[in-house]
Amino acid sequence: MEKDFPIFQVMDQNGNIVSEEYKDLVTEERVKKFYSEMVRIRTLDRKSISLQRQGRIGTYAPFEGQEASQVGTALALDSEDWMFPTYRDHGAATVFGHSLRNILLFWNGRNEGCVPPDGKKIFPPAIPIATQIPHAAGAAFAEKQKGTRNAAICYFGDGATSEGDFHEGLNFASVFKSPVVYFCQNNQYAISVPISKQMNSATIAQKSLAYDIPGVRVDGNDVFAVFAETEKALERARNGEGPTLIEAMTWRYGSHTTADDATKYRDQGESALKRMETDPLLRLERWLKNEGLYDEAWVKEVEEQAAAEIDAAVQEMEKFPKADPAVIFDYVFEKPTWTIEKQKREYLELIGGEA
Ligand SMILES: Cc1ncc(C[n+]2csc(CCOP(=O)(O)OP(=O)(O)O)c2C)c(N)n1
Repeated sequence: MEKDFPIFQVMDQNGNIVSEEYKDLVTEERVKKFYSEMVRIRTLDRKSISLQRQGRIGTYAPFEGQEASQVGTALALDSEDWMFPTYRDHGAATVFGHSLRNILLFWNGRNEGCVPPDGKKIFPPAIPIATQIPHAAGAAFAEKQKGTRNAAICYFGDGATSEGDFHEGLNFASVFKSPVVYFCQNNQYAISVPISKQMNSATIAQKSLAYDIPGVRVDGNDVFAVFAETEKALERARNGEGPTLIEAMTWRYGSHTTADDATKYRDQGESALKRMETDPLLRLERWLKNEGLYDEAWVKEVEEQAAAEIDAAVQEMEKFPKADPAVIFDYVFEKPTWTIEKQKREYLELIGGEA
């Protein structure tokens, strides 16, 4: 089955183009955009971990290693499209135009963090695994019913494909030809559970067979391959051909969240090797060097710009008062039920707040 779903690559790990038909895609301008966005989101990621360690934000889910998957997909979208991220896709959301301040507010427990800029259709990050998969099927179907050419992209991890919602969502999207791209970042672990302990399927892409939709496997650390396959899938969606399942093979270098320790379940030697060989940023750097386009002054400028932008967002985030824990009970229903009122009262008593 694995060989029926070969891993598609445009650029190898040494930064050489291996799919000649995609050569036109790899322009200097595009590479620089991919590169600067990857630097920006990696800077955000590292800064967020440091903020968490200093107690300035709450728990945080890092994505270092997955930048090519997030940048390649987000840059393939049209501004009118929908985005359904998980808690690990704030890189993609940033690239699609989410406000950095609000992304940081989310990790600081404030409701404002779920609000995208006006006109941007970005759902709040899905914390329950796979619930966004049927949501995306429905939102995309609504666009189709309205007769627009808008599509949706829905992100999830390998673990999510073991959930019922994954199968319900794909089935619905397949039957109703919802214009949605299902993008799985296969970072090979669901917290500490390796994929081999979770499923007998040789690939995730093959799960598309059950729903008779296209399934593609792509090198998730190759930003060109991710971009090309996402564009193709979006085009199919816009043309009324329905959903696609993309499996992006990638690797998260760090922990699942700042609340656990990857050294307990991920082979650190393997991680270090992967970083040397497949790091999406290093790979692009190699391309720039191969082409004689690597410019240290430019790279420094990109890094400084990213750091300044993120520092400004941190300052804005820190102007907000601390999140009020009572608020989580207030938006479940329009009018709270007595059970929720009771939970709220008991919770506030427990933490010593006001009842
Ligand atoms: C419905 C549900 N069950 C369990 C959890 C606890 N949980 C949080 S993350 C996670 C693993 C998810 O792994 P994967 O889908 O591969 O995504 P990744 O975090 O690797 O990006 C689990 C089981 C949850 N959030 N929601």
